[in-house]
Amino acid sequence: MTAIAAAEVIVTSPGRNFVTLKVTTADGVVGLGDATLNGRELAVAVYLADHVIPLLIGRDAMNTEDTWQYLYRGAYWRRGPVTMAAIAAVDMALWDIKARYAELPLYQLLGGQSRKGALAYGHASGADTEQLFDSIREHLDLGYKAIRVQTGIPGLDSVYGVAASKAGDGERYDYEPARRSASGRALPVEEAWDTRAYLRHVPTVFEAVRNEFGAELPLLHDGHHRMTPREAAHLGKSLEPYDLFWLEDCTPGEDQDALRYVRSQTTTPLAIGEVFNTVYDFQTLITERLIDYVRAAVTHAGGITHLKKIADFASIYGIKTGFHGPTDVSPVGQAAHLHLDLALHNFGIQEYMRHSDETLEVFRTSLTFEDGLLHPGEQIGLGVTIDADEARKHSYEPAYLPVNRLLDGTAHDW
Ligand code: KDG
Ligand code: MG
Repeated sequence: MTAIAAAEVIVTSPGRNFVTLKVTTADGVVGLGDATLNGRELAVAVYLADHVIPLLIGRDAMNTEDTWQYLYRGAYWRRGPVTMAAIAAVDMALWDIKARYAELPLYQLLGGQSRKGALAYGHASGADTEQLFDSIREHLDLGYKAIRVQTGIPGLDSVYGVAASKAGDGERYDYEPARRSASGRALPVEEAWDTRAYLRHVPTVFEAVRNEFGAELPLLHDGHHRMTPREAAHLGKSLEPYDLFWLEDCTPGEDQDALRYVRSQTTTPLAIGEVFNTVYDFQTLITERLIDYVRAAVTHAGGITHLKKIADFASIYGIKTGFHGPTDVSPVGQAAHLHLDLALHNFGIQEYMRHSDETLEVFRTSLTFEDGLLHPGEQIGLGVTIDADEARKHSYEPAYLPVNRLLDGTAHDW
């Protein structure tokens, strides 16, 4: 038996907040798991420290499946992002440990190498077409072979996915990290939203991008759960001439039935799932083939054990993966994605936003990005270590994701 001797939660904020679980066996082998839930980080940290770590001590670190079931079924209160992020962190750490004992990079335990590397897509954005074109060119120069396109909307000050635009309070920001309002109080920034303006503008932007960059480049777009089924169907139809790789999260995540209507109206490929927590959130979508890509994240969908089940279930229906990989997935979580991406037959694409240098000083990762492809590297385990001294230098800073309101003030999905 390979007993778990200790486990510790590390909260650090090298540019943005991350929660990491560090599990150590009696032999001193260390595994890491990502437990970051953007904007609600400490809920998972406390869940782990108070309710999970006491259960881990003395358990056999090799029993990834039984430990997963024990934490999932044993909680009685199943699912939800806090519980599933906590289970995910334990699961990743135990897979890391297993691969370290085997002295193999993790992908070797998940099926070996099915491809040279994982096709990655990067995030290009611009408040206007000129800025967007510059951003696309920058991404092409960095080697990206697939690009997500997010654009400013005339009449709106700040729009999801558009980097360094003006927030409602006038501060400049990169859109991805949760952030503080200008007053310094940890209150969410509020943004204004107009779906009709968005639906009118987005197809014109894709037309301009296709005219400038040609028909070949795979282009993606994220609707961030803001549309009704009719609005999403309309957008899907109006984007058909521009041959998208996918339209992501077009309708709210809770409503699997919504995609039935969208699917019946448009051939634009559909992807969803970054806010999903279990395979059950995908059940209708997969069995009725309402989507083309599962977008779950290893951090919020129960770790490697459960994400592999989602991917395998999807594979039976010809549905591919496109795991969620913004910078709120830490280098530990991103490494877990990459080991799966390399091994799974039904891999589709991997989202990739490079972490900041500050983050990469805390998390040392063997990940490489070359010629548009990501690779987790050949180090044993996940291939990531955490520098505890560096981590201690960056203390937690409360921050929230923005809140969205329609022009009349009604709260809307962000
Ligand atoms: O924390 C929220 C982000 O993970 C999310 O807004 C990013 O939608 C996202 C994406 O597709 O990367
Ligand atoms: Mg998204």
